[in-house]
Amino acid sequence: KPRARSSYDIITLTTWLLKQEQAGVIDGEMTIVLSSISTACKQIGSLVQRAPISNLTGVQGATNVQGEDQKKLDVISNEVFSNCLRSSGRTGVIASEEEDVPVAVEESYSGNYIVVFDPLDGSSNIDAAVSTGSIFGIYSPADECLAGIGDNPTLDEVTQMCVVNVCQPGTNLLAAGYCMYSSSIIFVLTIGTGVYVFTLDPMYGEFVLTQEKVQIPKSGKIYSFNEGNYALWDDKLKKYMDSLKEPGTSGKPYSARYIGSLVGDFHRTMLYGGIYGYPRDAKSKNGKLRLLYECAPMSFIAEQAGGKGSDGHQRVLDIMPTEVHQRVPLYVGSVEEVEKVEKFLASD
Ligand code: P6P
Repeated sequence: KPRARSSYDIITLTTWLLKQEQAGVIDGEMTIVLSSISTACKQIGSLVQRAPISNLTGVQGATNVQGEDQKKLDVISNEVFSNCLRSSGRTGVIASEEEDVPVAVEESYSGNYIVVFDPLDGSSNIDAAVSTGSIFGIYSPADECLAGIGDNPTLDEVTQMCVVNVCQPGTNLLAAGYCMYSSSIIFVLTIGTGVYVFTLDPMYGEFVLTQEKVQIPKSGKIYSFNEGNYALWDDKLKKYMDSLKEPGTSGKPYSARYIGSLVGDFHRTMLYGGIYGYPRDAKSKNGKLRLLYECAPMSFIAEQAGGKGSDGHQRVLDIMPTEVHQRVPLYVGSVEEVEKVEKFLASD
């Protein structure tokens, strides 16, 4: 709910984090990590908003581990995010959509958090100035992260084991959030006590608290899927999709909204209700979105806002990762809407 306040009773992200630290909800190390992430997002927001002016649209000319053409801003955003996290001195390992393997951070002074992120999700939209976003998850530093590692492991094996053993979304995901670069620059965060929304005030470059304890409506007649994949979906999903187009008792079918940026489609779903989905299909057996730094953070946020995040059959946060860039199908949003698609997928 929008926060009623006098015009000068402003709570910035910085003061909000300090309050959570004073209340013992997070420790000082986490405060520093989240603050460094917000700094990265401000820098990326500025780069994105001026992309056409500073010749930062278009492709870098390389592909990432996902086999996707990297945009110039994919690479730059990854550097901005990594540098901010390194200089925070509180992260032990970082894993990025844009990096082949997780990277152990030598400069870590303490805290040793594992931070996973997609530095610029939806970057194919940059050249058309459509919303994009950065998504992040912070997993607890855990000693058992090397459980099962062989003799004389390579650094890559160590960091891969670290991420896979520690990043158990349902238990070790301590904080998750995203920054959406749109008509406003919106920083959304949960540390496990509900979902908080901060809007960047460009007048003085601070994220200002504008919504607290967001609640996703229990249902919503907006669905957000790429129906261009319809022919590739299995029959049960087709039946679900067809059912949304029937007027039903309300006399009105669902509305389709899809901008091709997970952050933008999710943020609208969280505030207005409805469902965002990226199903598996005949070509992509596990769907397209990555568990650790897209599906798990978004599912954690959805649950904290009273919604649901599922792979169609189980809670995303219950999925045990096996590798850093693994993909899972994602259905996320209003409880009733996610449960509706789960019923169709479970039907015989
Ligand atoms: P498609 C962007 O590449 C992304 O990862 C998400 O942000 C977005 O929701 C989805 O993929 C769009 O994929 O196949 O519909 O273009």
